[in-house]
Amino acid sequence: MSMDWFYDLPNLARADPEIAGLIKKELERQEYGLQMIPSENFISPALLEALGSVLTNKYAEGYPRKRYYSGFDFVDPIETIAIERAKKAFGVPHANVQPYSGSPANLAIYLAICKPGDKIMGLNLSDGGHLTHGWKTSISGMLYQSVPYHVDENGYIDMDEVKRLAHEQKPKLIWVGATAYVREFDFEAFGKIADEVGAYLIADMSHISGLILAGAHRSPVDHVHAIMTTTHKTLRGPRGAMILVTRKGLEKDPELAEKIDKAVFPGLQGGPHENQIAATAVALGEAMRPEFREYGAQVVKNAKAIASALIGRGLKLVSGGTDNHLVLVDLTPYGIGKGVFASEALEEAGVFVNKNTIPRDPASPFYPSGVRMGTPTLTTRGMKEDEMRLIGDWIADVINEVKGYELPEKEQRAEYLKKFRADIRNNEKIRETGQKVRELCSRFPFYLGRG
Ligand code: DSN
Repeated sequence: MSMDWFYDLPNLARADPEIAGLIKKELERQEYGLQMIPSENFISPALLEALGSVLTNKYAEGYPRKRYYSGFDFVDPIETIAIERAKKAFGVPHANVQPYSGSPANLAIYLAICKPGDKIMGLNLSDGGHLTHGWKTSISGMLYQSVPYHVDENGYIDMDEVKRLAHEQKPKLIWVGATAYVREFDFEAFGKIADEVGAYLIADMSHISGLILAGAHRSPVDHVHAIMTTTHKTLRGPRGAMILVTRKGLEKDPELAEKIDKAVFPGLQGGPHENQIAATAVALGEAMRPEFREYGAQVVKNAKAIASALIGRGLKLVSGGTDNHLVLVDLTPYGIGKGVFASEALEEAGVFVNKNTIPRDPASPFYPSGVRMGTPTLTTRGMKEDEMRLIGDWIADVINEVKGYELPEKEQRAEYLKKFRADIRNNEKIRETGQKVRELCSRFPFYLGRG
């Protein structure tokens, strides 16, 4: 199947060449670079068609068969299919597929379960937790009393601390989930602790929901009351989110599903994005196929291969490795706050990662001491362990070029970073690595050049 229309954008190029030109450039950046931000993925052409469809024109406040507008002969069945596929895929009795994305979905969960001022527990941000799990600059940390838990010195969630804090603080809600955590979650242990203190246990499995569907990570379904997942990470769907209520959740509160639905609409959102919901349905269909199990297993194998390659080159990883789709490089052996140098130098070579805090980071979240990288997109392109070993080596080469840069005091930072950026543009090793990256990407085409 020719994919040329992706590139040519014939109608858009005529109507608005400026935007069309920038989209083409972005497509080339994605295609000819290594996209290793672990919360990203490449969606299939089928999903792109659903997402770019006329469904975006439809206003659809309410839920299937309970709408506030007319014209639902086709949109209601689409949303119903998405709901039924979500229920079947994850084995839950209730699914809401309308959340615009992860942060509003988490807010809807708070709205359904908590009152302002209630205590909540989540993994601390620099230990790998998410902003919406109670961080002070997020509304979750402003409206609720946040009691963060942490990882131990080996990078595993400190379950003794979770238990102690839960018993001391008696939170209303406990989050289990993360954005930068490389180990499997012990959902069973969390479930026991939540039950002991009468808390709601909510899994935020945004990063790992694709791995769970693929059988590459254990499922939280039997141990938590509800689950939030974004749809665009390892699940390989459109940008969006879902909230799932489990049987355990309905046993704790038979009205939980209704409360969640009311919190999403009308509590928090207006009209759902039906084009996004159709693409979610297609993504769930793809994720229930046998090939997706192979995909999930390969994502993890690839992350382990990258981890071994980096360790082999002397880099330090948080927790010393990975059990899932991502690795977190701890750059403190070279000094503090070096994530910015590594991520910008890698970008110059066409390798896209993100600077990230590490547990007990001595630097600020703006200039953290780590970089986070993952394998979902590379695996979608068909890359395997051999390619990961090469990529791990190239990443180590680039980090080696910039590990000596030192972050100066605030006043001198802008000038220093300007000079640093000029240096990496002129660095021969980084330029060579960039050529190798482009050549590798050309051998694993996804949207372009499949003809
Ligand atoms: N910021 C996302 C991530 O990159 O993991 C989560 O919201």
